[in-house]
Amino acid sequence: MRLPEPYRIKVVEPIRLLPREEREKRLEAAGLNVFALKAEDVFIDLLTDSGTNAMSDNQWSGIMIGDESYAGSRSFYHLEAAVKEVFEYNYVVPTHQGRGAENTLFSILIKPGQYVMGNMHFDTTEAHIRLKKGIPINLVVDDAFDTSKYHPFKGNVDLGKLERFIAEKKPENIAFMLITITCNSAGGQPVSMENIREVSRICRKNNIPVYIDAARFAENAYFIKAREKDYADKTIAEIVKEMFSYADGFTMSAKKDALVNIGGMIGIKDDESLYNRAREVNITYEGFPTYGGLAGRDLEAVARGLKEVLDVDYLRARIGQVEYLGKLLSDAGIPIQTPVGGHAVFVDAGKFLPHIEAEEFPGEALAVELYLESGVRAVEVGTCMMGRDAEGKNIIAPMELLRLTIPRRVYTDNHMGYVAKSLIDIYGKRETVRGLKFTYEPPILRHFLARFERV
Ligand code: P71
Repeated sequence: MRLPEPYRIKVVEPIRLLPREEREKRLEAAGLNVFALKAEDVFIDLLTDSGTNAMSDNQWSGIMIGDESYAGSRSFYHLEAAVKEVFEYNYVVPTHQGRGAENTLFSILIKPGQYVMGNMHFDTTEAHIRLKKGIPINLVVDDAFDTSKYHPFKGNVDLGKLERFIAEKKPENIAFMLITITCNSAGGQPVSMENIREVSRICRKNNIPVYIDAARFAENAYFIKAREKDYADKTIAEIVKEMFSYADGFTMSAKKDALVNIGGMIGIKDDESLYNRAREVNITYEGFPTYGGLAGRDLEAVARGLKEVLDVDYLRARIGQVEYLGKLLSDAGIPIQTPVGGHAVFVDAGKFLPHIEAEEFPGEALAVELYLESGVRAVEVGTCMMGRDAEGKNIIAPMELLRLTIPRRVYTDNHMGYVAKSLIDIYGKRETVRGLKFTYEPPILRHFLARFERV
């Protein structure tokens, strides 16, 4: 039996389910794009787990004693102490969110034309690499792209691909390696300790620095404990320290595993001159080094969240809930990325709607249908999100996915049951679902502002 969540609910926020005719009207007005809906017209919001967390009483009390001093805020020193304790890193540079950290760190590390290797970079990461004239390279294992195949660590770097890439391109043309844990783009899939260790060994042998995209570091540690030989008896805190011992630094969107609503940071293990550069660059974009675009209260909440998230009972309940939703769906025959990831169930919309071709966006079509059916908002991760190549052709995604992203500590299993039932009902009449075409297509990041009609 799954143990229930190790917390109880002290504050609630009402949500409402609009009648179907109303949902139809609102979605029409939104140009059939769920990003354009008002949040209050959504019943259960599974758009993202980013910044949608419920904070604890401990974090909320930290909010009240945040130190709002411009320079030298006490809350900054609390954050610094938390980073030393959790990651055993000496230095931290706060930023307003993850992409702020990417912008600052990448401006220092990337020389134009250099490659940035990774398992699978997240969208904003890839965008920041390109903005610094770097070339993003994804070296994830091929099994990541086969949704029906079980692999305990689908976020792993393919070590053969890594060694061949370094040999071919030469270390001096590679800025650094970035391991994203868990690997969001592959479906919230974890990276094993063995893989992190080996990637680090190969990169160090070639003098290539190793960084971690730490957005979901604790969820990754939980998977290592649950699935990797020799780690079952280690604490999450011990596993986190070992993971980060293999890297030189990290970027982090605190909006995920720091259990807050806004925030980010750069962590640096021991390179003092890199720390000084990062502080300097950060000032222009994010702010003075002891606040980095955040209020003192935000720093305080992040400091507390970083420690709270190491609770194995919390992680078991959290990932257990994602697995619960995944099981309800797969028991009903719905194709999903297997095994489920740490923060979301990824429905294989390509297989769910085989009659809709990639360029008619099966993931978007399913998101539209799910909102109409149930008021649930999910997000496409597929060809619509990919955009177009230099010749103007659609870049066909390796998988057409619909991401059901579960905010931390926000919804109950009953909410999950409702989401599953709604999708199962759609599955029963899946051949009636129609593909989409643009009535308006923005030139970049089109999925956010696009408008559609049915084919
Ligand atoms: C997610 C997000 C948030 C998001 C971003 C862009 C479009 C839609 C939703 C953000 C991540 C992430 C990883 C691994 C860096 C960022 C950027 N994820 N790395 O999954 O997942 O962090 O949003 O704090 O700037 O919904 P940031």
